[in-house]
Amino acid sequence: MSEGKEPWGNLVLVEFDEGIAWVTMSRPEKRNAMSPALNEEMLRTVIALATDDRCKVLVLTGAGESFSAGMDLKEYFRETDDAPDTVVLAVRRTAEEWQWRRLRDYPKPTIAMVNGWCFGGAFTPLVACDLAIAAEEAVFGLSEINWGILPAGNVTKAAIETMGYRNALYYAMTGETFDGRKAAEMGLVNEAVPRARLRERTRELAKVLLEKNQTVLRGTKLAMKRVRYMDWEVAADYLYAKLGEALHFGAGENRANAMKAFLDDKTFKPGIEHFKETK
Ligand code: ACO
Ligand code: V55
Repeated sequence: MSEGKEPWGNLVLVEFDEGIAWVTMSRPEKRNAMSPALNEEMLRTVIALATDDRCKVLVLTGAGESFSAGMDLKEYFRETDDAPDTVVLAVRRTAEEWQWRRLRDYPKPTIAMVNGWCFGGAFTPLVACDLAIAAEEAVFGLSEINWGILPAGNVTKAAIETMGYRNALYYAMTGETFDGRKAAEMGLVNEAVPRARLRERTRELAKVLLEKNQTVLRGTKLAMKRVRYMDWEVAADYLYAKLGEALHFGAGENRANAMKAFLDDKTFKPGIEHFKETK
């Protein structure tokens, strides 16, 4: 954000609207295929919005008729074929950094609004978002098999976590497409609505989220993602620890009071057992 300029505006558009940040991948003439340049801009955008108060809920969508046609087959793959290994690794790192590493653990609620084509690499940010609403008319495909590659960039991970075992294998192995209704039926998205109602329904859902206690909402979503991979004993301990943490973060007063006891009232010294309340 040098010279006060926003990091988006070229290949990524951001519109703020009553706490909702509508983030649009915008290369409509290329069906929002994710090029290295788009990935760099998305990464900068996601980083900036994490601490931007105008963004309380992030909605990820695509310009025009497409959510995203996946990785740019020309700019992301072919044009890096002969690049040094270190360059290829850096290009991949930029992609994964926004598509799942930062987005999965995003400090604000996120909704993917799948307005149209959603292929290959687009499954990764789709699944990294907390919630997803699709147009019934949207068309999805794990098309990698058709291009002689396998679904990497954590597309396979995203698919197996959301589509069910048989469905993930079926669609990855055949490369067949499916629509928004089928995506909802499988659990890849929360629901599908007619395209004409997509934005309205997404806004309605964002508004529900906006009315929650944001600290507890953040704790709740991150806990779901962590607990998924824990056993029951570890999960129980973790959840009580996070419950306590949320109270600490949320009720700023708790923290202020704790400091007050030491700094102002001098009624509490951690580690000195005999130091008792004096008033
Ligand atoms: N990479 C690079 N360019 C793309 C991509 C892509 N993934 N998808 C579309 N484009 C480009 C096309 O090459 C074309 O460019 P041009 O106008 O310079 O020739 C432009 O976007 C428009 O594409 P069309 O095919 O003409 O658009 P149409 O609306 O008819 O079809 C569709 C859209 C269905 C999305 C089609 O473009 C398509 O099948 N794209 C590939 C989708 C795919 O399989 N992506 C997964 C890649 S694998 C991965 O992500 C790891
Ligand atoms: C793929 C997707 C990627 C990637 C490399 O599905 C390959 C193919 C989502 O990012 O970085």
